[in-house]
Amino acid sequence: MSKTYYVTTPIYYINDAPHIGHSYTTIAADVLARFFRAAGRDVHFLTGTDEHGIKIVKAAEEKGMGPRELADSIAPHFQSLWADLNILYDDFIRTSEPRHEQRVQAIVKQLVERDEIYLGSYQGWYDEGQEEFVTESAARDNEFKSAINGKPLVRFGEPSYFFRLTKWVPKLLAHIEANPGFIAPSSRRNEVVSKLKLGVEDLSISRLAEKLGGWGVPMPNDPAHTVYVWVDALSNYITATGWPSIGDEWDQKVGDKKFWPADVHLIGKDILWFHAVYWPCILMALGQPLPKCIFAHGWWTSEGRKMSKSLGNFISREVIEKLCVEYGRDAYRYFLLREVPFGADGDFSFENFKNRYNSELANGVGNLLSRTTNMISRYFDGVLPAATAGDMERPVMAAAAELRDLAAGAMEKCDFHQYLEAIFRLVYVTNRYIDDTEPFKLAKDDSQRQRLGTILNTCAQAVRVVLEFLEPFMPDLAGRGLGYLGGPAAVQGNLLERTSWPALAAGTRITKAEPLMPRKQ
Ligand code: ME8
Repeated sequence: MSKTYYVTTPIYYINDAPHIGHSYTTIAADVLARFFRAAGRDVHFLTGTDEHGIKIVKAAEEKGMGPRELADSIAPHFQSLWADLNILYDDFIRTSEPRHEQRVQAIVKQLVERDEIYLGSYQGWYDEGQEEFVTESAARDNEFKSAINGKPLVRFGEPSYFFRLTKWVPKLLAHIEANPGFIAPSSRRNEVVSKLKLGVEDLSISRLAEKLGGWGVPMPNDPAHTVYVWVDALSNYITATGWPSIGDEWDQKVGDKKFWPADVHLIGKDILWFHAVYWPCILMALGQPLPKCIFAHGWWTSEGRKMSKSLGNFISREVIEKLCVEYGRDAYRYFLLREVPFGADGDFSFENFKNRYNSELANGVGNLLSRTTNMISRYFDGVLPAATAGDMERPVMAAAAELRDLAAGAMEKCDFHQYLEAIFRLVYVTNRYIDDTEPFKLAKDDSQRQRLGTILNTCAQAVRVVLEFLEPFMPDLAGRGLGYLGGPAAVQGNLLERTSWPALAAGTRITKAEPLMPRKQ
């Protein structure tokens, strides 16, 4: 049986429509899922929506709707944007689904039985936008406003159930120490460790049900209380795998525990604490294995400033759709993961978008494919000539080998940058090889026929490797491009087998490519 690979995105709040931030994490997850599928792993890719909590109750009230009505109206926007961006998830979980709610209750019941939960009273500050408890000192440091959206914090005091978080912190610290890849990038790991060492308190994990109008998951031991939205939400990563088993159809659907623990939880940096501290401690208290990696990516600004609807620089769903119409959805997918190293903050600018499109896609990959297929159809009637490789071909073959050697390791580390750099090194080296060897001149001399064949064969092999490795990022264009180079089925096997040199057999049918990515003015 092949090795599994389980990747998740955060589940998104349904108080508002999706934007660039949501698309960023989801595209990254899709790229990982497509890569590992192509590499032959048994992949499970989970995304979904976070539908409970005070934030949703209030958003629904403001819109004059009930929370379920709001959830039912917004969740399809996420699903349709994912379809538009060619996201191939395996499961979309909504936290208001019975399969999830019932398993959250089963999880909390186990925690109660294991004496991990006790009744106390919460007095303090709450950030409703983030659904986050804020300590007195952090609240004071930020003038009692949310550090994320600047809105006033809310004071509340009520009886609440607490999870014995403090008990698990030493074990968590030991786990982080023993597993350097557990929290990535490493700068983020250091932040979490420093904050943990300052000390934490037990975690309030319930709110009074009456304050939420009954929306949410009732505490199984005391239905006057509702499970805190973050405990509910974090649990989705394991409830979606069919754990705990509760005797419904989902127990079998994804194969009990086959995919748990997750290989990577992809998240934004603002929600790292929940994922790197609360979630692993809850899992330890349940006796479950921990996810292998929690990767926190950076945030996007737009045209140099924080994104805001009032500033007019918000990259909304409508803006994303416009970019996809003008440049193609593959270009949007590519740009987000190419522009900044995953983990760092990035700035979105229309000018950079166009420049990258023109220089790397139109003039780089697109041009290489047209030159290669054009010459093969002109000089060899569209039949791939044989090659007798020599010293001149070595840099091209070396760049292809380097890409193939580092690809899986780069994807394991979510290092899209390193992976794409290696692709563009191969594109660059091959375009330069054409300039240096000047096949269009050799074509005029019949005695150079064999040499010309070698050069064009080498170019075709290189561009085939480029397209195979670009497929997870640019599935439409790679598919069309491979179509000109004998079609996807011209080479058999998994991704690594398909890219071992030389992939294409002499005699393969090559067709002159239409411009895949025309230059934009
Ligand atoms: O936090 N750039 O949901 P959410 C990059 N429901 N990423 C951004 C961004 C930006 N400008 N703005 C937001 C939640 N994000 C919870 C998650 S998971 C168990 C529960 C990212 O809809 C942000 O970092 O508020 C987060 O990862 C994601 O959008 C979802 O945010």
